[in-house]
Amino acid sequence: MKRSSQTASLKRHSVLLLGAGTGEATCGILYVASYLRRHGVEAYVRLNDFDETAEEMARTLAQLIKRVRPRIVGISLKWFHHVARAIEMATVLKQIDPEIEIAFGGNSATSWATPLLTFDCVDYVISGDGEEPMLALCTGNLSHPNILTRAPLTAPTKTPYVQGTKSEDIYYSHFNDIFLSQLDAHSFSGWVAPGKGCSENCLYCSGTRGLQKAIFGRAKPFLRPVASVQKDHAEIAGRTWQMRYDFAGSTAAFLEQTWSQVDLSKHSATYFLWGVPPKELAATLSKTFERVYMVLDIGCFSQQQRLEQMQRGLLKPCPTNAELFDVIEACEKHSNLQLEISGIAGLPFANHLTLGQEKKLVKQLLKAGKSIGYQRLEAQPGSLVTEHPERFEMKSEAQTFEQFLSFFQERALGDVGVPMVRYLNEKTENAVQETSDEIDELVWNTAAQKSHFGVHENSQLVNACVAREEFELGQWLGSHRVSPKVSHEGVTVLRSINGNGLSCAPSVPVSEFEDALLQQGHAASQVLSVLQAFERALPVKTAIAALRKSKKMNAETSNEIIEYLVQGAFLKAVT
Ligand code: B12
Ligand code: SF4
Repeated sequence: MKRSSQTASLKRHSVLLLGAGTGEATCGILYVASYLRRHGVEAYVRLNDFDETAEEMARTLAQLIKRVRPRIVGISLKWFHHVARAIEMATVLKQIDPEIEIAFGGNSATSWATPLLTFDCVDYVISGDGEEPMLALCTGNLSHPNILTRAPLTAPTKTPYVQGTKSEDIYYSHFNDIFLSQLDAHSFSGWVAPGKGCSENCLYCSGTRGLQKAIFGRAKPFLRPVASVQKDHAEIAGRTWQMRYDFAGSTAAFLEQTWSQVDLSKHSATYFLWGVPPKELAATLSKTFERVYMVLDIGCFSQQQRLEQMQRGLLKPCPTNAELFDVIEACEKHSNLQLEISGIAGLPFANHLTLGQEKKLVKQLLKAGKSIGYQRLEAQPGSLVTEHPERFEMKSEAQTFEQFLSFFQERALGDVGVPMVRYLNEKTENAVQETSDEIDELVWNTAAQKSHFGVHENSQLVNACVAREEFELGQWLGSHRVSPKVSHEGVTVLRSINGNGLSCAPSVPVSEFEDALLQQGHAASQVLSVLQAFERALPVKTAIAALRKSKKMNAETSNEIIEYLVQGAFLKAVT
């Protein structure tokens, strides 16, 4: 591909950061990009990756590279199950432009640095916290101890860079500059990291205190300076409808200080808790945010198994069942707070009694109206149970880098499976699987019942969109993704209370331009007309009659769109 030398020299300073998986990448790349921007590097992020097939990946990466012309592309390999895709992305990027230098970063990249650096498409692995070493890479200081290169593969001589309580220069900034489309910016789901690290050593986890120390030298978890977390909130509060947190050490008092400069009374919050939450946390969250979703991880739904693992130092401190019900009672005092309880199935020391306990607790919690998160034990690379399953009379479906890589390379498109840890004893394995299937079904059916709202002709519905914005198509999807012919056409972007988004471009027929993330042409006008019909609360049959008259829409189409909008919470029932 030819390019003018002027464009090349102008743009070759920039850096593009991508996640390795589909969906939302870690907020870690936003912290890295913010830091780079503050130090004069033209950094961009693509936070959300919607590419399913190899062809889609190749097409969108080519579009991005054409627009950004980066000198370096950073790929975040935080989660192990993205390893095959990360290598595929790097390979495609090198095919698009062999001059691009590729740096991998994130937890999994750090622990697999040596095997990753044997791939020609990986030039560098940045170990641990990425901000300072990535800046060093961008400014040509390759001697930074966290920059690992293929040759020579020598051990770093200097102490690695590890962030701590004094790292005041890590915070969100430049959100107006780092996103490449409004869609990507709007899809950021509001993650803030109040701290980093972990003090626990759960047997199934590859982010334990021990592993973080061994892999990149973080000896213990820490809370970030209040002023830095305040800056995060200040940067994102006006751009997100929700805040999300997943860190064990933050107290209600700490969080309150970090929120003190922004009004979050119209925001939602999701908080992932790792054990018994501090007493005041629920009340504080409830009074600060409009809606709160708390996820309480109790490790395992069987109390006996949970306590046994805790006593052996194999699981973080988790509540007893009695403590759990105390938390539930405390949370129920707050009408804007919903609680989900999560746990892992098939942990070590399962038996007939513990499986019965799991079912019983799940049923009790469902009856109390709580949501349940439940999944079988996965093999996380480096975790105790993955490395030494025999100690627990178990076996792991993958252990080495090569085994993980080939598992994900061979996985069919759309398959989201990961290697599991299973019981060696067939009878126990079958019993665990049966219980897990039974609980899955129970949870699924309860959730389906809860979400089901049968729309009938007398149902009274009203438009429930909580935000509506207008953009030009080129701004919304990004100029790299949209043909110039339609880039100035209008897009109406709607959001429902639970965060679902809907973008409608009525003036862009699919015959001219097509994008899977967009409602277009006539179909888009119909969706907007249905929403408009419910501007005031109306019975469904009245709205259908009005739509037939004013828009010539037949009842079947109106009904179909109404169902779709109810599912997405863009329309809600009025009782
Ligand atoms: C918060 C969190 C989440 C959040 C992520 C929110 C976010 N950050 O955007 C949510 C809830 C979405 C999540 C989901 C999952 N998580 Co998680 N998560 C965590 C947790 C608690 C903290 C991580 C964190 O946010 N750190 C703060 C951010 C700012 O740091 P960071 O992302 O690591 O980024 C820094 C560096 O890694 C580096 N970096 C990262 N990428 C790049 C890229 C480049 C180019 C460079 C230079 C640097 C760099 O620089 C960044 C800035 O300093 C850790 C546990 C722990 N103790 O660390 C588990 C952890 C990372 N998660 C884990 C797992 C297994 C999962 C899930 C697979 C769980 C599941 N079964 O569904 C999913 C996967 C989601 C997906 N997309 O597929 C494992 C990872 C195991 C592994 N080696 O892969 C961990 C270690 C613990 C655990 N057992 O749960 N998780
Ligand atoms: S699973 Fe356990 S060890 Fe891993 S991050 Fe959570 S609390 Fe820490």
